[in-house]
Amino acid sequence: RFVNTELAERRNLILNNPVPGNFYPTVTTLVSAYQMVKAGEVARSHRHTANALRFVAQAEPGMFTVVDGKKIPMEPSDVLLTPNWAWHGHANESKASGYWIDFLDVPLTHLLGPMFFEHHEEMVEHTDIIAPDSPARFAFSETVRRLAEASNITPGHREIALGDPALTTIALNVVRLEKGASFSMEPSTLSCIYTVMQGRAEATIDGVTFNASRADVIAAPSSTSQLWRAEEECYLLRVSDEPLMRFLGWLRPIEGAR
Ligand code: 1HN
Repeated sequence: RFVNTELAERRNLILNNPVPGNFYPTVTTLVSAYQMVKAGEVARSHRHTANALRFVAQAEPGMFTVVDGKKIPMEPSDVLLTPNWAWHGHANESKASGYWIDFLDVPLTHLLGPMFFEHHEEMVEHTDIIAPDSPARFAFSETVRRLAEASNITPGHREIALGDPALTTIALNVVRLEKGASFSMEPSTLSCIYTVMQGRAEATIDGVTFNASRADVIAAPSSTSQLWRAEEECYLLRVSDEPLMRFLGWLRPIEGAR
């Protein structure tokens, strides 16, 4: 409450992974952050080369993200994209604070160098166009519907991709687990970050178990083993650098990891 959006570009809590020597990333190529925009506030429009997406944790009607001049409603559990160089700002026209989780490939962009950034000349792009059906929005109701129609991969485990891929460097997968069901990912070169979209689950990353509920963030860096077990029916969002690793020909299992 002390730092408003006039003082800071974004009210962000960056999820810096506390491994020795790490200043910023959550996993090697990706960063995640919690963001809050208060009732009546705007987070000014800008664009950057880093690709971004958001998972909406809490929002009341009137919470919008403005992408390339269109107001996109932010409803709880929606996933919204802002690709490389797309204008984006956030406008909270509701009566409650809006909260979401940002995921960006900023660590990759920093490493490679082409980090460009511009402010929009308007504070937040003015528009009356409301675009709930924007290709930049994956409404949660639609994700739930698609999963209901998908078939099981293993008993109680279904999975779909949002986008093909969602962003040039980032793949989004939604996993639905029935109560008691589990799913695992073998150690590989992928960098992954998970959040719980709905329900409760237990995540075991390299043998360490965490309880995770809605809007918690679990980092699963490359070479870790990942096992999820649902304590109740749950939906998990996996954000990964799979398209990047595939393009480079570097997606491979890592044998002998824990
Ligand atoms: C950014 O532009 C946003 O636009 C959120 O909401 C988080 C973290 C690092 C760099 C840029 C946003 C960000 C960010």
